[in-house]
Amino acid sequence: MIRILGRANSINVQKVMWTAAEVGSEVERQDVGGAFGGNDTPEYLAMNPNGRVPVLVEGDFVLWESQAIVRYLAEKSGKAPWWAAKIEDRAHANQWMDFYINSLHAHMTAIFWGLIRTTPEKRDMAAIGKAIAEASKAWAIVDAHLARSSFMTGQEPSMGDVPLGCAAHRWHAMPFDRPELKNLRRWHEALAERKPYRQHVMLPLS
Ligand SMILES: N[C@@H](CCC(=O)N[C@@H](CS)C(=O)NCC(=O)O)C(=O)O
Repeated sequence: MIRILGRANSINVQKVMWTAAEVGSEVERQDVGGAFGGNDTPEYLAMNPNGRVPVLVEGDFVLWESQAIVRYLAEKSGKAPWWAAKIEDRAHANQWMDFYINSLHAHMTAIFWGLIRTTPEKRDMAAIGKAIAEASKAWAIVDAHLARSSFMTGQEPSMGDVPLGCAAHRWHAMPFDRPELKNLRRWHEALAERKPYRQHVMLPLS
């Protein structure tokens, strides 16, 4: 049995839980981090010196970094389309996973912390506005790609949809004026038809 250590409202835990459900990996999740704590103990730090969630534990195999875990679960299952049969398709999935980390994650985190985890009187609206403008540029690139493709790497979802898909829920659920990106919205609605996405990603924001 695979154990995933991490709280359900963490976007990085959501990537892993959604992938596990899609590829049919049996996993048991344990609340760690945030209000639950437990990620600063010597035992936890021995597994993940970064003190972050999620961590995957499978016997004596330990893995941290959510996107490494997503790739591990997809490859271990060998299930297409999540782990694509063609190396070129997997390369494109990796490309979009990296794009999320390098071009969106910091801006999405600034918006999320600003609007969801900061009280209104303490919000830095200028910083939030700047992050929304930067994130909008990156989402416009995703939108343009989705004008030509149903999902990030083709006609079916793959691991390339996972990080962006988790962030897309937050993008559409947070209270601010978004630019209209119709392909992005259509793709998000298609993801929302999937039970694993609804179950693990479309959670109330907290
Ligand atoms: N690059 C890491 C980042 C992990 C990370 O920052 N996790 C956050 C939650 S989203 C965390 O552990 N925060 C501290 C906590 O939950 O106590 C990954 O992708 O796994």
